[in-house]
Amino acid sequence: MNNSAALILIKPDGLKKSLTGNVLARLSETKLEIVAARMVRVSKKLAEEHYQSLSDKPFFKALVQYIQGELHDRRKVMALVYWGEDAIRKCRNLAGATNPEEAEPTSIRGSYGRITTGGIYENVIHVSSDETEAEREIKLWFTPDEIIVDLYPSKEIKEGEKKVKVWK
Ligand code: 3AN
Repeated sequence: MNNSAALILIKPDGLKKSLTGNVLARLSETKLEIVAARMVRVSKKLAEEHYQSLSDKPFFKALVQYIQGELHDRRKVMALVYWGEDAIRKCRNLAGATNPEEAEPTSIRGSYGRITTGGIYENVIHVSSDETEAEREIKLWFTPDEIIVDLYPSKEIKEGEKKVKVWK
């Protein structure tokens, strides 16, 4: 069994179009387990870190604004971690190609995505591209305590009176 975890983000366009239920229903076809979920108000820092590998692209600034919800007046995304056999491959197959016009019509992006007249891909969801990226992204979006399985090594630190878990 090749178990893996994938970070899924339902992006601001997906939330604005009330697609949460549709997206979760499609993803449930994978029979994977949801091991973490939360609504996130995305800071500029988180957005830039999430997309750090695209920082030299001409659309980077627009991408950061998009994931922060500035283009849709919805300043939130829904972040989830799916876990199980071949999670990344299964979720990426359902998501479809990055470019919504090239995505298979029945995929999530093919069904609900669009390219704006300004050239931004509004492709409804993000799915981690591989296991290395998934680990990097999941550690950015979640603390160890927010995930119900032990995905990656963590350690306990003291924060005032409390003990909290952080990534090792
Ligand atoms: P994916 O999300 O399919 O893994 P990435 O990581 O290459 O694709 O791209 C991240 C995001 O950047 C995409 N989801 C899309 O919103 C945006 N993007 C990628 N390529 C382009 C492009 N050529 N023009 C505009 N936006 C793009």
